[in-house]
Amino acid sequence: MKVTINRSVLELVEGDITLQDTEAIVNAANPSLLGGGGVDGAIHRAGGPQILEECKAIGGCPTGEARITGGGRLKARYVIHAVGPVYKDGRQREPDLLAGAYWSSLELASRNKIKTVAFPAISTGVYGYPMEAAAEVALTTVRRYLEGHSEIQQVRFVLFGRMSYEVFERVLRTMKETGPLKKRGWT
Ligand code: AR6
Repeated sequence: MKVTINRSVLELVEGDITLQDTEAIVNAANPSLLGGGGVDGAIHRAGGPQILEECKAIGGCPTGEARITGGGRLKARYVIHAVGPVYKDGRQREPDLLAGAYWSSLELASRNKIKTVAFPAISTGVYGYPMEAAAEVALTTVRRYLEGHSEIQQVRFVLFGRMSYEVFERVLRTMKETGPLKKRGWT
């Protein structure tokens, strides 16, 4: 599924983030930036040791923020390491922190003149964020950013498995077809 927001394209695909040919891919990292399982493990395996070396030099990242490294052997030239929250009960600022992880990633992309970015569904694996609630935060945050920043030409969500894709698609369709968003010039 694809929508146009302002002059940018927001796209949902089912697939593997490590294979994307966008200028940057986003990693679902942890505050140490020293690697882990899930998307993080897959990106470091596919990209090689250079990425970890750069992460070590950065020295960590607070939850709700992001840091940038090169892409090592990946097709993507950059990896943006975003740290989402561990989900507890939804009352520990999880939505704010998750929005912060997306927003900071996009700010880093703008600052580095990156025009195309691929995101995984941050926090929805090991960190336990419910998929639908996470999709609402992710899509709302990216929509808000793109409304004010047409220098980012394309944002692609790369969802792992049919279930995640379908949840994101349902949330995006609802955002597009209902409420005030209808008036914002989405096509
Ligand atoms: N491409 C796209 N999405 C993927 C891929 C892939 N190759 N592999 C998994 N997913 P997770 P988190 C999906 O656990 O919840 C690490 O250990 C997965 O199905 O990677 O933010 C870090 O070091 C899920 O929907 O990230 C942290 O300690 C989503 O990506 C911790 O996990 C995110 O799952 C971060 O946990």
